[in-house]
Amino acid sequence: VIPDDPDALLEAARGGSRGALARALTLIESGGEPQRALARSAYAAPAPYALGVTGPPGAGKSTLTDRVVAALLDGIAERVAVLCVDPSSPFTGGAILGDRIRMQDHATDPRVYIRSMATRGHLGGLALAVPDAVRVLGALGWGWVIVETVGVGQLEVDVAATADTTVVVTNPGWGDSTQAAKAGLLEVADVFVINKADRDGVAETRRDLEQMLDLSAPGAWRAPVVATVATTGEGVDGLLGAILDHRDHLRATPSAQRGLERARAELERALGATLRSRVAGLDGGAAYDEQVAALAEGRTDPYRAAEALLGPA
Ligand SMILES: Nc1nc2c(ncn2[C@@H]2O[C@H](COP(=O)(O)OP(=O)(O)O)[C@@H](O)[C@H]2O)c(=O)[nH]1
Ligand SMILES: [Mg+2]
Repeated sequence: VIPDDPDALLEAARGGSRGALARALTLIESGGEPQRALARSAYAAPAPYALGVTGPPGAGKSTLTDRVVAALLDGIAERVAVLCVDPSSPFTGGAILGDRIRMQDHATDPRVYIRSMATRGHLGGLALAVPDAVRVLGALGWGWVIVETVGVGQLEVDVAATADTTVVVTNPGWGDSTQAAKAGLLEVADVFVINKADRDGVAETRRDLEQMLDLSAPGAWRAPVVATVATTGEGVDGLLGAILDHRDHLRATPSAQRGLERARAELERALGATLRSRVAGLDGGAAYDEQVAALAEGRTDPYRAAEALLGPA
């Protein structure tokens, strides 16, 4: 039997119950008081090492993640969890045969936990659920958590902000994508991967990436560019090396600025969620619905509506 009480749930998950772990993450996705209770416990424990993997659909993120999981388990991590926020991820079941067979290897491995994340429709959505899920996994002893997301939307930027290291996966021919898409990925990348390096155009893509890196604001860390063939595993050692170098860089340059930025993002998420839940609870939700209707009918403006719900700013 899987308990409902957050503490009992975490206890059961800590004891190795996959059912309890799955239920805890479902509660995190669902929002509300159970989510907050779980998150409160989770944030009391140390954070895991969070590795973001992002890039366009089909770039090979899942195939590569699978390789990185195996490489991490080979002497670096005792356990690795993977959260897939990519709706097209093979991990969610839409797999081509090869991916499914490989994932089955991991599926029976007690050192690996793979889970796709959904919003369950609550306000705040994945931008809230993913960072909390990462912390829940960390509190349960998953020392490494990989988060796979697609593209360059706000979610990716939010997830990248909570990741310790963000890997951006591109392919040969990346130079053809729009400047805006490239700039968005450039902004979040700690490591660049040119995956599908078995195809033509690797040198051009590398040149293009290096040029963009030359032009971007100089920082203490310049994202290395690594070429991989995820399907064969070629270059994965180099990718792991780049990830660990970035981890070492973070450790060697503890930054108050980085700590403050992360803390501010965490507080903003919690503030948003707390305000939303407070407002949703007023009058059993009727007050909120009334303000939405008033706004739609032009009887109020958004600022007056917010103050009607929360009091003056
Ligand atoms: N030729 C080639 N195909 C690859 C490589 N990596 C992945 N693929 C294939 O590209 C497709 C998409 O891979 P997937 O990992 O699902 O991409 P994702 O959408 O980014 O997660 C699959 O058919 C993979 O087998 C690679 O390095 N070379
Ligand atoms: Mg995928």
